[in-house]
Amino acid sequence: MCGIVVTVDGDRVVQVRGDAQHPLSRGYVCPKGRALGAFHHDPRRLDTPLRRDGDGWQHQAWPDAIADVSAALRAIIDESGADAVAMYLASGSAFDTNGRRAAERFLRVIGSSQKYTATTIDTPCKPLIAELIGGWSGLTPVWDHERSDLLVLVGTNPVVSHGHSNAIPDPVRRLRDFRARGGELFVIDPRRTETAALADHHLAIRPSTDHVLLAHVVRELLAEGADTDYLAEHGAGVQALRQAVAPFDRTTVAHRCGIEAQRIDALVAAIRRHRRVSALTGTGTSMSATANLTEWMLWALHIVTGSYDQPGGMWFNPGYLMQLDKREWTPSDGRALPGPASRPELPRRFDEYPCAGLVSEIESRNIRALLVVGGNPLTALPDAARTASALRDLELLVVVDVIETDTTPLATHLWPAAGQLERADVPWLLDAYQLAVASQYTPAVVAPAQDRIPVWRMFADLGASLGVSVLPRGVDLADATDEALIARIGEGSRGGAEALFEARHGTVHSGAVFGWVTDSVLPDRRWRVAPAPLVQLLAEVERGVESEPLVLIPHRQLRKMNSQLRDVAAPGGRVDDIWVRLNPDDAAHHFVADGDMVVVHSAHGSTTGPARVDATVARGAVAVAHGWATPNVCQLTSAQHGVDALTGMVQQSGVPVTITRVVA
Ligand SMILES: Nc1nc2c(c(=O)[nH]1)N[C@H]1C(S)=C(S)[C@@H](COP(=O)(O)OP(=O)(O)OC[C@H]3O[C@@H](n4cnc5c(=O)[nH]c(N)nc54)[C@H](O)[C@@H]3O)O[C@H]1N2
Ligand SMILES: Nc1nc2c(c(=O)[nH]1)N[C@H]1C(S)=C(S)[C@@H](COP(=O)(O)OP(=O)(O)OC[C@H]3O[C@@H](n4cnc5c(=O)[nH]c(N)nc54)[C@H](O)[C@@H]3O)O[C@H]1N2
Ligand SMILES: [Mo]
Repeated sequence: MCGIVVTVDGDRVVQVRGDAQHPLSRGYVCPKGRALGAFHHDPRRLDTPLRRDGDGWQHQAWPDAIADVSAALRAIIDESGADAVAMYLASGSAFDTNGRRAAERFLRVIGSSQKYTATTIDTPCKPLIAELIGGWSGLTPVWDHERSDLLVLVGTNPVVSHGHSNAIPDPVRRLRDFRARGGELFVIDPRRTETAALADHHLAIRPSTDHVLLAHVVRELLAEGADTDYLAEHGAGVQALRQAVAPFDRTTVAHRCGIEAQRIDALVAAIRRHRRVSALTGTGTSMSATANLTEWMLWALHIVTGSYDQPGGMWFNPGYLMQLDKREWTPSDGRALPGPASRPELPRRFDEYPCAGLVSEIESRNIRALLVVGGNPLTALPDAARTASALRDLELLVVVDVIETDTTPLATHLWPAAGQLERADVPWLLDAYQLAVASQYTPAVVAPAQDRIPVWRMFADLGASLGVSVLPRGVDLADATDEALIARIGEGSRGGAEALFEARHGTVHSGAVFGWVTDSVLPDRRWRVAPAPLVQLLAEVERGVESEPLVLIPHRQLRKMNSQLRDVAAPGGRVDDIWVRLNPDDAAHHFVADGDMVVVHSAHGSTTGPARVDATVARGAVAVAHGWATPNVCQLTSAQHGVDALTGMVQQSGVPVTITRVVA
């Protein structure tokens, strides 16, 4: 979603730099973008369809590859039904609009409900809370960066991640500019992060206690500083909210969160002073056992201060292409359907099953074929060892990727996808995450090398071979192109498809827009600030509070994207190192010195890596990035225990661990 300029010499990608004329990223590009050329030419890129043949691989021509997989799918569907075929769609597909849409449609038209996406190992609390409070799961609050003067970042580190559900290009300059024009920045994170280093205030919170802190803030604002007129007109359940947050007094909260009470007072005072607030959460909170409660309190904070759908706080981006503001809404009741057969207790929401159910579905043979589209399950799904053996047992494992990964050795079929530089694209799934109503069409800059083809074509061909139609009506398989499919998406959009194609540096339709959610989404124009399932959950959680001496917390790294690019650098750049980061006091307590090899144990497994004694990590926290084969934090997580009852989210933050030093 940043604009880039790619210089090519024939088929060679010579350079990738920021597009100075891009309206949102303004010439900025992060190390991941600069590494695109190196990634494109990596010798491990997948070039031709491969089929497992004993311990080796056999090359296939595309017609044979399609016929082969199609025959296997046909046999499985005839014998066990379409639900024996599952799909895992993950981050590599989130940035391939045509591929993602075709893959999802393929699964739908063959009649399978076995859809799994990275949402349930990332952030299902966000759509859940949006649905319970606002009536629709797709509401994404976006920072009103032009008007906001108080920004609170909770468990998100945009200087490294460039935002969680907000795309924040050029984060350092943007945050510096924000402060230069009088903006005040709070960062709440157990680690003194790169973003905290730019902030006015850093609250080094104890992991998984964010809901407690925010509940206190809401309580104090309800006493003084709330926008009472706004609440009277647009709030529902305010009294129940008041009751729910009543127990969270200053002394209790300071103690629970491990933050001095005066620092908490400063946050409350800042919100009273600025009156409105923009606050963003990220994976630090969404992956914790208290994710739903934190997200609830975050929404409550905005609503209590009249900061949602109003200037100076947060707006809701309807999307350039999605055009959510033009749809008709019927508020949902927020109830979930049962999970897959082997895990009926897991909630099915947002038209997918939680990833936590995938492994048992394979083990119980409910799933016999799995199509992995742009994902690397071995470093993403919980219970890595168990996941690996389940994947190995599948009759059919088709991995659609651009490069060899931890997962590809387990596949029965490897399908080489056209990469980011080899296809035309336009943002779709993340359309509404941007800081403006904006879009960008990007043409392919080089032709797909070797036998790589776009993912949409794989599924269109596979569908045709099974007798089902995958492409949208009006687009014929014989003459379909990337552009024809994008034109279909752009039809009827703001300015139409032509405007999209003509804007070479991307197009901004408008900045923040206000009011459409209040006018057409909110039931009775009111936010339901105290949904019953959350009130009940808060009471349950607070009855069972235990403080763990040491917990695992997640974090992202600058030069890689999850498991991608961990060993691919931009020219002249470097790659990230992987460390088990722990506070000097905790290190001393466990007799660990900087550089020692340590084993991190949880109740579900263990993993080994080098220790880094790091004073930026709060006591009691062990910070390890995911996306590595060793240490692999997915050895420490569980598909069975600690799975969130409302969303099926796997607990990946705040997992109790112990550390032992490896003795040679
Ligand atoms: N460079 C880079 N960018 C990325 C990615 C990448 O791998 N590399 N991944 C992309 C993806 S898939 C995603 S989902 C986004 C994620 O985007 P972010 O959510 O912004 O991800 P992080 O940078 O890991 O920031 C999470 C922060 O939460 C903190 N934290 C951990 N536990 C807690 C807690 O209990 N409470 C609080 N308050 N904080 C806590 C961590 O210390 C960390 O600083 O990033 C995306 N962008
Ligand atoms: N314990 C623990 N588990 C986690 C996390 C954590 O912090 N801790 N983070 C979670 C989060 S936020 C996420 S999003 C998931 C990520 O889970 P995944 O998305 O499964 O993991 P990635 O490593 O991002 O895998 C993306 C894959 O897409 C491929 N790819 C890249 N470009 C393309 C393309 O153009 N087309 C296709 N078809 N493939 C492409 C890459 O080569 C890579 O193999 O992991 C989650 N799991
Ligand atoms: Mo993610």
